[in-house]
Amino acid sequence: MKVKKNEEQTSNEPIEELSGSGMLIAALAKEGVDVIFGYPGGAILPTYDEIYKKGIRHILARHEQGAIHAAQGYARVSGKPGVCIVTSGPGATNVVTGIADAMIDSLPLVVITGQVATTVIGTDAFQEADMIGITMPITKHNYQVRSVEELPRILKEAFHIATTGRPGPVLVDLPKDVSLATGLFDYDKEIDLPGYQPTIVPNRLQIRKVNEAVSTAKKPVILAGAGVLHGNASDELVTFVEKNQIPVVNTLLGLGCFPGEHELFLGMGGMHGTYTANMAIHEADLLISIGARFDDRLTGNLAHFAPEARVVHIDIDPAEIGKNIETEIPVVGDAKKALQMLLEENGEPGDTKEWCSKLQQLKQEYPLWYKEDGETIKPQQLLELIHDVTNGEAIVTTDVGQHQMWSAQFYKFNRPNRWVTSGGLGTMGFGFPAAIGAQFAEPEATVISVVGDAGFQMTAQEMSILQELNLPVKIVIVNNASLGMVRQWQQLFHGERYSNSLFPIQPNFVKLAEAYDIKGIRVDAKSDLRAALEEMIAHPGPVLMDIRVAKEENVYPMIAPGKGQHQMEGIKP
Ligand SMILES: Cc1ncc(C[n+]2csc(CCOP(=O)(O)OP(=O)(O)O)c2C)c(N)n1
Repeated sequence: MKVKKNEEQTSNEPIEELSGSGMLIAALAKEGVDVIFGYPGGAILPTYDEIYKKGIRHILARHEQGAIHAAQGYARVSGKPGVCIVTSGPGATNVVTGIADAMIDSLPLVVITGQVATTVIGTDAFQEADMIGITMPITKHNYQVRSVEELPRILKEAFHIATTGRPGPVLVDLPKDVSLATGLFDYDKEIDLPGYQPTIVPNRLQIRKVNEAVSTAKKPVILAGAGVLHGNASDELVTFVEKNQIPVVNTLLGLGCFPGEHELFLGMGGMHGTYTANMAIHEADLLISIGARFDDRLTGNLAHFAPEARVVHIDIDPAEIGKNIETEIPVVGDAKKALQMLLEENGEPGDTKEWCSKLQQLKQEYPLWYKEDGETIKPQQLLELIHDVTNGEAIVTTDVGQHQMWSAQFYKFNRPNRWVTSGGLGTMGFGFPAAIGAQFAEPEATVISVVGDAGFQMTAQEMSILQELNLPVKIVIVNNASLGMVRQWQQLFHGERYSNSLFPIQPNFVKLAEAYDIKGIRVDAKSDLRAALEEMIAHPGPVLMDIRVAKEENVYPMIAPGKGQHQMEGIKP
């Protein structure tokens, strides 16, 4: 329905009178959202009615956790906000893990949760859960909409907050009566958030200090994290690195922001990083962190971390600076802008020749390694072969566990945004639905979900989406018949007492795939592996691979808990 112009109107379009749910759908269109992931239920039914009427693309998950992880995968690959819509109560609590995951890994999400009517909020009404209270610490911001008049402003702010500064999840809790009430939909008013003004452009004096530090350093290292990906700053990073000849270490989430096969790339740092990456940080006289947050899996024991280094920390979130590591030169701002300014300022490169050749030698002496064992499939070998058959071009998504670490170690990511993993929260069940979202972000890409046999069972029901839409996601189960990473820790740190971590019996994964009309292939022998993977890639639709790998293989090298980066175990003898 068309209505009058209101006095504060800022554009020439007539302001429409819409229901709250109509406003939501109209806002999604204004924000350029082309796909949403969700699951209906009572409190959100008016919105689902609008989805039906307006024909917006909605992907029906089979569990809300699947919907939110798909939205995360979509966001990670597309760089656009992922949108997830669920009902109140259990629907909403089912997305809590995904929200926490997105928060710690800085993924832009707008999560709409239905809520009971404003008249009964606080009465323990049917399917009422306090989503504002529950998600307060795990959202970048959250809103409960109390009247339809404030809905356009809230939706606009939600998208703005989710996608600007350090990205993150924003939750909008939408009571049923608000979604049914009608009001004026003015989406053109300027956003006015005086308390939220992320710093994008860094201080030039700080930038000069970084360049000065670079020109005097003999052993500099860059630690590049996901902030480089979020800031779309990979090209600038490569230019800066090549100009100054500074070696690069990636965090787990930063993989792909710098070419994995570049001469100056040392690999991933941290618990299961490369020996060279960790030793480089240990010996560095200058450590430049860009868009990384020094999490404990990266640093190991802080008392031993980068003992010789002056620390530069470039981050868009000022709260990260000095949180874990004392910083000599803080730079608050966007990674791309910071690198552009570093290049503009054109500092003098330092003399790093000796340092770089020392690290090259370490790289050659201590590569990632594993032992072959007859016809037994080694998981590392599986990842190398997946890299081979996809020319390193696939989007790879994982859960958490051993398969995640082997993927990070052995699939060399040469391009940004090919790597989707649950880093900070370490969420089992993330990888497969995230692959679904990734496939929507890039319909033409080869998307491979590398999962553990345990984690896959947490969200396997989303095979329904592949079946329904013939979505060509390839599922590779690294099947070690156990909770592999748990088993490894029990072996190493709990006297080989394998408490509840071994699967005496497993589902027939091939038959499970077939139940969803998905092609299933089981591989037991190394000599069959390449051909089977090629068959998977050649198949135009979805495929599930059940790869029986060595059951007791451990992820090495490793920094044991409490140890420093220089105390890695399991390096190549
Ligand atoms: C939801 C959830 N529950 C428990 C854990 C603890 N955990 C971390 S790794 C792991 C084992 C994963 O096993 P699997 O999925 O088979 O992968 P693998 O380590 O064998 O590659 C467990 C239980 C977790 N990370 N997430």
